[in-house]
Parts: sequence; structure tokens; C-alpha cells
Amino acid sequence: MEAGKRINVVTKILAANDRVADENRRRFAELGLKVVNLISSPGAGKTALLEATIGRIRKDRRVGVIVGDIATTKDAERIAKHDVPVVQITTESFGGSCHLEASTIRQALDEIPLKELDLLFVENVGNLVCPAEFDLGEQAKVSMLSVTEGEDKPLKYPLAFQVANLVILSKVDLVPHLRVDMEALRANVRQMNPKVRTLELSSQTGEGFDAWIEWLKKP
Ligand SMILES: Nc1nc2c(ncn2[C@@H]2O[C@H](COP(=O)(O)OP(=O)(O)OP(=O)(O)O)[C@@H](O)[C@H]2O)c(=O)[nH]1
Ligand SMILES: [Mg+2]
Repeated sequence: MEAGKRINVVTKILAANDRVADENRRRFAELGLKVVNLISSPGAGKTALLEATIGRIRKDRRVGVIVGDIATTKDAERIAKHDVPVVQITTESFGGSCHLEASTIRQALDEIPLKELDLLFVENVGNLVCPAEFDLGEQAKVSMLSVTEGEDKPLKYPLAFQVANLVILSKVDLVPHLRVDMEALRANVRQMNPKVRTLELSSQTGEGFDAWIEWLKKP
């Protein structure tokens, strides 16, 4: 395909996605539902974060989860153990897409009791590139980077940090065991998105969770 045609096609795909995202957003607003889209590379700790969050917030907020993966229902099984409504999307059944789209979310919404929820998490497919391009109609994008991934990652994968409403630096319990320069990591996040709030936390120890739960409870 010629470069110009390819750009046209990509532009159309994104425009079609944005229309459905706007419909989702209207629906969420009517329901008074806060929707948080969690983006990170594979293994940064998205599911672990959700598992550690549910118990801490469930007395104040009714939580549901939509989780996207290319294959398996492993993450949904982990979340279901915490006794909250969860829907697993596996993209291998429609081409193995590396991200979730607004139309996929719209379909998944039929499988979850939206009226009974206050807070809906979307765990996007593990990937620090494509998910950042697709608006789902969420209220906030939370981009997560674990301290094991390297200080340079915000510079190499800029969009995920530029579109984020909140950045989480995860697995901080591991910092004493690593040669990670946390000041450089923070500076690289700031370089990509000077105004974004950054939370540093560990789903293993609970460090940093008070600020995260407080952020989630904000209207
Ligand atoms: N030490 C430490 N390990 C963590 C923490 N959070 C997650 N992990 C570990 O990191 C690994 C990946 O965690 P997951 O929660 O599966 O990561 P994920 O981002 O959901 O992965 P995908 O869904 O495959 O993209 C697991 O072995 C977790 O136990 C943390 O705060 N500290
Ligand atoms: Mg996961």
C-alpha cells in the first residue's frame, strides 16, 4: 500500500474509534461511572495492582473490571477470586490485536452489570505502544511502568506517557535490589509530560497505596 493511502486508512480507523469512544463516554457519564484505562508493557503489574486495589476500595466503591489479553482467561480468573464482576476479552479470536478499541469495550459492557458499579477498570492488553492510541471513552488513562524496565522507557515510548492522566511507577519494593536511577526515571516521565502526577507504589508491600486509593476516589 502507498504511504499516503496507509495514513488515510489509519486516520479513518482512529476517527471511527473516536466516535464509538464518545458514545461510551456519554454512557459512562449518564451512569455516573468512573472508568480507568490501565496501560503498561506486559508484566509491569496491572493485574497485581487491581488485585491489591479491590480489597482496599470495595467498602467505598463498587468495582468491576474488563481485562484485555491476546490469549487466556488467566487475568480474569485472578480478578474473579476477589468476587467482583469481570469480563475477559481475548483478542486472538478477532486477529490478535495488541490493544483494546472502543467498539470492543462497547461489546464487553453488555456482559457487566454497569448500573451496579461506581468504578470500572479496563486492564488493557500488555503493550506500551498501541493502547495509548485508542480512546475507549474512559475518564482517565493510567500508564504504568515498573522500576525493572529501565529509566529510558518514557523517552522510547513517549505516547503512553504523554496521554496519561496519571503515571504509576510500580514494584518500588524492588528498588534496593536494582541499579535503577529513580531520579532519572522521574525526570524522563516529567520530560514527556511535565504536568502529570506520578505515584510510586508496590502492590506487594502496599507502599504508596494510600495516595492511589485517594486518587481513585476523586470525582
Ligand atoms: N516485587 C513485585 N512484584 C510485582 C509487583 N506487582 C506485580 N509483580 C509481579 O510481576 C509479575 C507480573 O505481574 P502482573 O500483575 O501479572 O502483570 P500485568 O501487567 O498484569 O501483566 P500482563 O497482563 O501480562 O500484561 C508477577 O509475577 C507479579 O507477582 C510488585 O509491586 N512488586
Ligand atoms: Mg495482567
